[in-house]
Amino acid sequence: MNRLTSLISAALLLTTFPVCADDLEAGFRNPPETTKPGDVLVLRQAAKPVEPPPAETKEAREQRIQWWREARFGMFIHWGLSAIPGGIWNDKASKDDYAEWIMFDEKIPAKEYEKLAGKFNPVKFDAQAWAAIAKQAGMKYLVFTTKHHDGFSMFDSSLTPYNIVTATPFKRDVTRELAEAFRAAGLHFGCYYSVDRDWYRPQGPGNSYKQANVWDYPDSKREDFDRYFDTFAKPQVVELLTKYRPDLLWFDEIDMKTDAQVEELYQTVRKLRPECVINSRIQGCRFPAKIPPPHCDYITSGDNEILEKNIGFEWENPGSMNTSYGYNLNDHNWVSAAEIISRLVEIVSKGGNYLLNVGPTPEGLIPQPCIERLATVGEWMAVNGEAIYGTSASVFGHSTNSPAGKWLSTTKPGKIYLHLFKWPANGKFEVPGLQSKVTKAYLLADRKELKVEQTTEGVSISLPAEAPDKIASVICVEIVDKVAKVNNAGVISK
Ligand code: H79
Repeated sequence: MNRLTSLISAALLLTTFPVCADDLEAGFRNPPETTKPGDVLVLRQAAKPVEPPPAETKEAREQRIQWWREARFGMFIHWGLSAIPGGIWNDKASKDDYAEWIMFDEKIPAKEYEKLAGKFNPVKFDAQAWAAIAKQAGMKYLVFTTKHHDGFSMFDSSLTPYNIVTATPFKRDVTRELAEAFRAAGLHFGCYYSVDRDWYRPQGPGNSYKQANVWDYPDSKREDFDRYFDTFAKPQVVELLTKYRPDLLWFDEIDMKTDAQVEELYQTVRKLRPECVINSRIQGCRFPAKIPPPHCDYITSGDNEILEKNIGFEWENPGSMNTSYGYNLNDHNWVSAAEIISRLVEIVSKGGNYLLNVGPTPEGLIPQPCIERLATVGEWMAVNGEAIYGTSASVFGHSTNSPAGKWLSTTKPGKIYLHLFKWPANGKFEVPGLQSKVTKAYLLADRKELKVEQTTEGVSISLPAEAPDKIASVICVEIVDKVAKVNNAGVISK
């Protein structure tokens, strides 16, 4: 028994807390010299039941989520071992577009899949370069996959050697590098963590469950999930909270956790890092029956799902730039920069945030099609960001169309922003039903005052012949009221 094993055994005796979720990790566990003895303390701490923190006031919540609400646009990064196959296994393209699902789709045995760790060497990885791309695009926060469903830890975890520092030739803690680089660039840092799926470790109610690893673990029981939750997933969340101090924890889920487990996880986050924002998939992938939901700060809509309308509560859409989230060699289904801008404006006009994904290559590069699109989005944001950051949902209901063509709106106290995706041929834009007195109107592109005619029917704004932006030109209308008075809110529909 080496020194570390004795320390672990001592911790076990003290806490009756197993160290690793599964014997399969033994290969990686021995010899775990890179694990420092102090790390065992993390396990012991995690084993103690968490005392619930005092209930939070409404004001405290508002303050906590303020940065997130103002941010409106974030970068999602899906990166892990699945980037190496990039959607291709045994020279065959996987039938699924989600390249990060290859282990599940191709029923790859854990012993086979784990060999990818030995090949993960992204020598071109540069956290500062990624942060610069996000910042230049106008993004204000990052959510990084610290553990996706394949079970590999992209951070320096003392709970398993199956992590980027211990199991790969790269040996660098990319989560730490990203946290530091994005924060240095002025962005917030968030961690994606998949509690409810882990194909590397036995989990879930066995083969009755469709999205569990039943090829390796056909007899896995509900108790296995409970054990994995207690001994691995929750302690790993504790590690993330204490080591990287994320501003946001982004859970992804399929209803594996019991209500008690959700509560425990929630209280753990609140206790260890009260300011951390939590998304709704801590509890369920479906739209919550009750708003506000009890265990989160905002609603995550379905992957690439834009909600029908403003729900009067914070929400966010996780969107992909092609179909896959993880790097996929065969997925060339890129959406255009114009479509990204359109989605961003539509989401923000309905009171939401857009968390737009990139899936970097196994060498550590953000794919060129993403870089190009984000650069275009960044140019648009540099001119029109004022109509995105810190804005609220449209005062015109969920209008997107009028005789003049597609337009959307966002608002701030005393200001209405009109995003015109089609430039009116008659040189006039009619703002329907606006009753608040307009003091001036101008395009964000040049800020030159535009002629405004106001009647009881609404407001007519005279525009120059040419649209300043070929994707969407934004007019700012300044009004005397803090909150615009509109007599047809919600009337104009899609
Ligand atoms: O991380 C990304 C996805 O991998 C993850 N959420 C985003 C942010 C995700 N986990 N579960 N799901 C999405 C939904 C599951 C979809 C499925 Fe399928 C439909 C699983 C099986 C059928 C798509 C098609 C994935 C595999 C085949």
